[in-house]
Amino acid sequence: MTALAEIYTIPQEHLDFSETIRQIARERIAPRAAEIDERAEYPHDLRALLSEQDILALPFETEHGGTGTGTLMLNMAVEEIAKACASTALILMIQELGTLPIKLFGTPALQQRFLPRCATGEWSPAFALSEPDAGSDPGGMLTRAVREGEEWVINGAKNWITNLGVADFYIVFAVTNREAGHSRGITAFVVEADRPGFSVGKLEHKLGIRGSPTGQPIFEDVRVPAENVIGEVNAGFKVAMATLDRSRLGVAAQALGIAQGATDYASAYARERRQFGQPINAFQAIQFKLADMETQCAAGRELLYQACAKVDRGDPDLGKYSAMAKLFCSDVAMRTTVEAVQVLGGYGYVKDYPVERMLRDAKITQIYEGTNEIQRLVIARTMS
Ligand code: COS
Repeated sequence: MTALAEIYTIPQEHLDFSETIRQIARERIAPRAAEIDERAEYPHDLRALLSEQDILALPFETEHGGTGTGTLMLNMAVEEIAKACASTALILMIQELGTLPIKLFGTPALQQRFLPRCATGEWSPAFALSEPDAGSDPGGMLTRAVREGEEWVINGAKNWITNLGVADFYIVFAVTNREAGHSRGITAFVVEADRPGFSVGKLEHKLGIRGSPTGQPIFEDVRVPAENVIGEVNAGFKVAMATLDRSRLGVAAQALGIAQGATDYASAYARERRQFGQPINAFQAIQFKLADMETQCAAGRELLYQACAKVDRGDPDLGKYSAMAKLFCSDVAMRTTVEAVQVLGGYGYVKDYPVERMLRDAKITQIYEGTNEIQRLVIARTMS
């Protein structure tokens, strides 16, 4: 059993920084959220804001120009931003997802080349694992890389890639030894967006998270030097899995932010909205909904913080806990946003109010960085 002292503690500086981010989110991000969604616009201005405020430095160690404040602080920040705008929270999440492979497995030279310029927010990455026919089963990917002298030549197409067209570099997983068998002969590479042969393919029109471009990067005879290999040749599947074990907490935090944002909005609305001569929060039908929403958010937060502490300590069961946090918080996000729309009634269903956007944004958290069915698989495997 875990001793009580080992669960987690939140340093005062984390709480203070989180409060600062909450204010920034409320004053500068929330007012932009509806138009970002409406226009499906990548918010360059808000990325600049996150960078100025040192928020994009949160995923990085001090030696790489980061804050060195760890996973818990990072995900407290993701939650605060997602309360206001889930698309903007994804800017911070991807800053972690697309750099974790280099942080965990890259050579010091690779780390120095890429991490400091991501910590300032100058560069933004993308994580290119999924393909049109390899989503839940990335071990079945078709993208391939062949060694020619001191270079690798990459061919293939990826799918569902966040930051398509915005990213300065892509972490690309490719088969380098087909004979090794499913998920074994895969290698991770850094591919800069200005390499000849790289192109931006189809961009998706999405239900939610519309302020973040998603789509298909294409690699046609793209040449990268051997120094761009991340970790060992043919050990790329483990690079992907170890990354997702940590980055899934970003999805959990984003989902929790959406859930708490919807709960707070519905609660404030229910105080003001009057029917039958009284505010609707005087009715038990509404009180019970709000109480359940608040309780689910609180439960999700405990699991998320516990999982973040496990990542920061390097506990052996961190992957199980990040899968549980992602699974639980994303389901909470769906349930609470559906209920928030119900509390607002007809007003919840129209774009003059933010809860319908929150409902649309919530859905992807049950799907990306591993569907919730995959999370259950990851959790169940640890139990046998
Ligand atoms: N950390 C490190 N290594 C891991 C690992 C982890 N969390 N999980 C698996 N591995 C290793 C295994 O130990 C095995 O190593 P060996 O080759 O030395 O035996 C290798 O990776 C293959 O593992 P396994 O056989 O379990 O792979 P599967 O193809 O069965 O895949 C799941 C397992 C389903 C967990 C994996 O495919 C997965 O996570 N799918 C979802 C992918 C995803 O999240 N996609 C979203 C797109 S990214 S935004």
